[in-house]
Amino acid sequence: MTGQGEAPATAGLASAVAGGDTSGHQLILAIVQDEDAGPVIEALTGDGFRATRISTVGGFLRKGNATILVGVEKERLQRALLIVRDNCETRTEYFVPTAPGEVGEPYPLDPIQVQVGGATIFVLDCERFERL
Ligand code: 2BA
Repeated sequence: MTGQGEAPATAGLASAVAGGDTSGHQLILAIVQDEDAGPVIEALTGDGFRATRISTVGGFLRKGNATILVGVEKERLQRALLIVRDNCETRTEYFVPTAPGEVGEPYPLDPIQVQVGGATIFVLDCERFERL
């Protein structure tokens, strides 16, 4: 049996969930270099976007980078991507691979030059978006 006090809470949750259906949204997942993350976030928020920065680490260089999540309406997707692009630079980094040494200690090989960025971007269709 449902108590009198429960009905409004349940109804409220149901309406919030129903109201959260925004199939017109997409999620940008942009992996950027640490140096570019601040300017990207500032430019996005300055243009009315909401964004989240997560500290991440690249699998190859094992160097800190940033993953920026931006939930956007489809009509604003291109604008957000342009902002990310405009605020990310390509940089040259050096990676020093190692080889196993005869007595166990690994020794460094010649550095490898790699071009990092501007940004690695994934755009995902957003099944549901809610702000409760
Ligand atoms: P990292 O994995 O640290 O890679 C840094 C840079 O090293 C890459 O730059 C690329 O130029 C080079 N690199 C990566 N893997 C390599 C490999 N197996 N052999 C030779 N060179 C390699 P970006 O391509 O601009 O990537 C920057 C960062 O974006 C990556 O940092 C990683 O955190 C992320 N990322 C790139 N592609 C990704 C993917 N398909 N899925 C998930 N994350 C990705």
